[in-house]
Amino acid sequence: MKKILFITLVFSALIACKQPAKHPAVVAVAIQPPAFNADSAYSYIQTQVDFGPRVPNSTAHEQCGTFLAAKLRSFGAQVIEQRANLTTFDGTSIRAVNIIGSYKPTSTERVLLFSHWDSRPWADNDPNPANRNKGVPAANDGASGVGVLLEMARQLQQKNPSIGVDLIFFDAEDYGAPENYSGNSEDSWCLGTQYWCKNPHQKGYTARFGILLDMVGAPDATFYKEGGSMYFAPEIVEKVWSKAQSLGFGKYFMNQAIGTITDDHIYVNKMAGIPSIDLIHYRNEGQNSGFGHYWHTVNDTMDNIDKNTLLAVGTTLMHVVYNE
Ligand code: AHN
Ligand code: ZN
Repeated sequence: MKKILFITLVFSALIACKQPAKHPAVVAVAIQPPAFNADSAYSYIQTQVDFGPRVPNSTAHEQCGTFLAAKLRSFGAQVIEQRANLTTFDGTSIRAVNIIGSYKPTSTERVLLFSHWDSRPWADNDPNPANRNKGVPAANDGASGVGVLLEMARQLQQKNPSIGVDLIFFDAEDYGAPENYSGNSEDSWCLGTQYWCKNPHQKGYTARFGILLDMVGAPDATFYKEGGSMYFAPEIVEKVWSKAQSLGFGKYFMNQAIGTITDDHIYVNKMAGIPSIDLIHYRNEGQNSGFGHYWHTVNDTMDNIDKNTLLAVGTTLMHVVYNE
């Protein structure tokens, strides 16, 4: 008798399951993305740094640009090298290259992830005046974001997300006028991004949102809710921060706002109209910029890159992208 009752119960349960639910189950199950490998990201940063400072017009810059485009192609992206002759605040003419890698290029629903790949031409924050005319090794300030994005590219090739993805390595971000410059320094930073905003690689290009990775490799990095990101794209800040916190990376993603930072995302917001946020390491250390004591010095080297931070950033962004 008990057995019959049990079988009946199981049957009614099965039938019940077949009925259209009155309240359809809309419990969103998060999609598990491929695992981000921080060792790979680290090695891609090392490779960039090994070229030497990637200062526009230098051999290291040319060689690194060739490497980045080839690497993206090897990971199955459709690649465009957007070349432009740009003029810097001090009148220097530079050969800039924005490197664009696209996945699912025909999808109309897209996300944009970007970093700058150039090195600042002068270590103008260096405590030693003799170093201030040298190029910056730019391990954190440049190579870190690109390294994370290259590892994401490697994973994007393994498993397609449902949305199209564009990775852009912008050039000439860091050619901005020094603090003490007496001439016109307006819009002197982010030259590659400004060029792309005026000349997108595809006519009418747009994306759901954009995420800028800038200085994402420091040990115990802290990412704050930056003012421009909160002004233009608060819902994207929320999306990324809540994902990071649910993955256990809360110690990197602070629930606190800071002021606006002039960076590539500002132009992508204002000129391209794509709601974009800046993931940028910041720490109030009183005496210095807040971007690390080695920022714009010859000490921005691999010593300031930590795989745990790369893992936190890369894993979070993988989860964000694969759940779009
Ligand atoms: C300013 O220094 C005004 N903004 C920081 C933009 C930057 C430079 N990011 C990396 N290097
Ligand atoms: Zn910089």
